[in-house]
Amino acid sequence: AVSVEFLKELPKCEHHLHLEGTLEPDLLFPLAKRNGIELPAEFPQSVEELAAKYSQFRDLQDFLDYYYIGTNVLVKEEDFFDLAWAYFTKVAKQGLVHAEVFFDPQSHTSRGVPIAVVTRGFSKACERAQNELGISTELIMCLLRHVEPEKCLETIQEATPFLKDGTISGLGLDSAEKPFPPELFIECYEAATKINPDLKLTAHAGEEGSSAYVVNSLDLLQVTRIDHGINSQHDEELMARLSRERIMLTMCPLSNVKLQVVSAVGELPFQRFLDADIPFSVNSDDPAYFGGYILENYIALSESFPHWDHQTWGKIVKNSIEGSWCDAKRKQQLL
Ligand code: ES4
Ligand code: ZN
Repeated sequence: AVSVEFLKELPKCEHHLHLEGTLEPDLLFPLAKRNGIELPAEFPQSVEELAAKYSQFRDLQDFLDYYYIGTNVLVKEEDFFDLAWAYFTKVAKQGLVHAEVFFDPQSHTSRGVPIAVVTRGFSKACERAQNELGISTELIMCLLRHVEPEKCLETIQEATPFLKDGTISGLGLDSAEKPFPPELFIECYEAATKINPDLKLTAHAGEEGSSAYVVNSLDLLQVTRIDHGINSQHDEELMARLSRERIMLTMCPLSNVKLQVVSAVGELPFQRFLDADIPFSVNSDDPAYFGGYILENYIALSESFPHWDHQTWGKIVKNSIEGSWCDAKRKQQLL
């Protein structure tokens, strides 16, 4: 296998990172205290207990139940800033050069935190990451698929100023996948695109949902990228299309193991995707919950696919730069 030093030096891009998923237990409890937030009685009450819970989730929903409770401790603009800034400083040391990060405005607006507070806190951290760490960033707002589409349309309206001025440059779709297929959100994607025709589009699909969720996200939501997309492996025609149309899958190996999508990283279809020339990137999803940031995900992958040489890793990194949403000039710098 290649060395950890080699993996660290690679110019890595992250395309699948939920900022709320970077909330470490040792920040969660102090924030709860600072903001006077009472956690539910059944929620772990110490850093140790919470860290123990994070060692395994039954499935996506089991994780989401904890994730949404944790999110409640974020209230003020500085909370959002502190959270994102802690993430950027951590991954700058791991060789991250470009970050396209998700956030869930509805997890906060539903508790009375204005979308402007959330967006400003996160975008100030993005700006500082660019200026002080040389990490280029894109901010992507995700709609929660368990929220009714009409409510999601309201969220898009509330986000209008940030969609217009480019503070938010992408739209995604996350939360519980299977009960909420992509076709429910056609109008939402259309409405957001009307506000800014340059808006970049993605959606979680094919993590627990079938390959049809991937196909429908492409055809009905017009996304240019797929988050996870693992179940694309069961549809040969889709596989050919992903390669032909250069649709990148943003894969998250440690997440898939922690949520028991697979029992080991080696079971994921990375080799099949490589052989089929399907572009993918390697990402951390919710690193505070899943036991690793971007470098740990690269390392886990390298341990599971030890025969990948420098050339194979070079191709993975090149695909992940080319699939990024930064401009051509920045891509040229990264290559
Ligand atoms: C998520 Cl792993 C995953 N899947 C769907 N929605 C999410 N939100 C945060 N992490
Ligand atoms: Zn995700």
